[in-house]
Amino acid sequence: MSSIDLRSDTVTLPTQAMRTAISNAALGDDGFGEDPTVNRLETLMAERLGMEAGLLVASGTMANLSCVLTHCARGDEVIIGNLSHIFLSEAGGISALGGVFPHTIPNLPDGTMPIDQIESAIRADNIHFPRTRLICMENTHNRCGGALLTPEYTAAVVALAKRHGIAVHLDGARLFNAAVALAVDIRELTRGMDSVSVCLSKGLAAPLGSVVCGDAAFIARARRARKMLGGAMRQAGIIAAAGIVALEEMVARLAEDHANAGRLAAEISKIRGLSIEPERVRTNIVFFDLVEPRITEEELVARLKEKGVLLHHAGPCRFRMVTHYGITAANIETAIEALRAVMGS
Ligand code: TLP
Repeated sequence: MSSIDLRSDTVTLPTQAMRTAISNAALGDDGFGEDPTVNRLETLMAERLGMEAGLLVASGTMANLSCVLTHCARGDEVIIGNLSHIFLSEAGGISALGGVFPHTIPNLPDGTMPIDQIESAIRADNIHFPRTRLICMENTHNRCGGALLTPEYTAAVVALAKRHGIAVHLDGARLFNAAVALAVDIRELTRGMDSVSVCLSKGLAAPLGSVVCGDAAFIARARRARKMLGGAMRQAGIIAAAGIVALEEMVARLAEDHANAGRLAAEISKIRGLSIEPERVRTNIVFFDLVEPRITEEELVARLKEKGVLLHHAGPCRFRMVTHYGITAANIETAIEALRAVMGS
């Protein structure tokens, strides 16, 4: 029996169209800017996002790190959510490799950071203080359950940053999920950003790769950061080819993943011993808590696995299920049945 793998949307396998595109891709040395498929993907992503230029990198982590290193010098400060992926789950790279100082602001359950708290975190010009260079946002917000930042909220943060001469980076690993769920043009969500990173390898199902977008001068500098991180690739068209298919064919269907996640959340809310706010589930990420410890956390994971359902143990009594291209509506019903059985509900 093949398992119903809800640990992450990173487990998606490339589609047949991607495999065909990979084998047929026109290639060249991207070190010389001569891989036509890479160039096409970078242009296509920049156009979609309403930005000037793009840069293919190996991963979402490398995308975020390349951007922070491009915006900030050693000792500069970045204002960032305390539940953001960059702060929690990227091995402290911005500090370890960039000497960048994170100033965390609490993320609210809706993924935002309170604007007044961002403003008070901005440092005055004083030799005792690091210089505030950058504000980072995340849309959708992973740890906040795939929460959606609205165009109104991001515009308010951008306006604040501009008033203070600070750059804004958007970790848009799942930005297409946000655009689909909000039913807005994705450019509404990138407007005013100095840099945006988007993953091809999550809900869009490409095997790997992320694209950083910004203005042409920023991307030229980010190219140097990518090189320094060892991420300048050669015939990277084999990655870009799948990325182009991801952009052209895999965006609209994200709505299915959101519907599946909504169904999952609604049913989890009826299971005794599990706690969830189903109305918060707007995209493809479903977090829930084990509140009545009739079984241990480890037993929950192990018994679901016996029933062929995999989930992510995200923290004390906290679990995550992520819907994606490899998960059908029927799989969701099976996962719900398995959860009910394991919880004896
Ligand atoms: N998120 C992954 C990993 O934490 C394993 C997941 O399963 O959700 N930004 C955001 C918002 C992300 O969720 C992730 C990955 C990244 C950046 C980093 O992307 P990768 O894994 O490609 O380096």
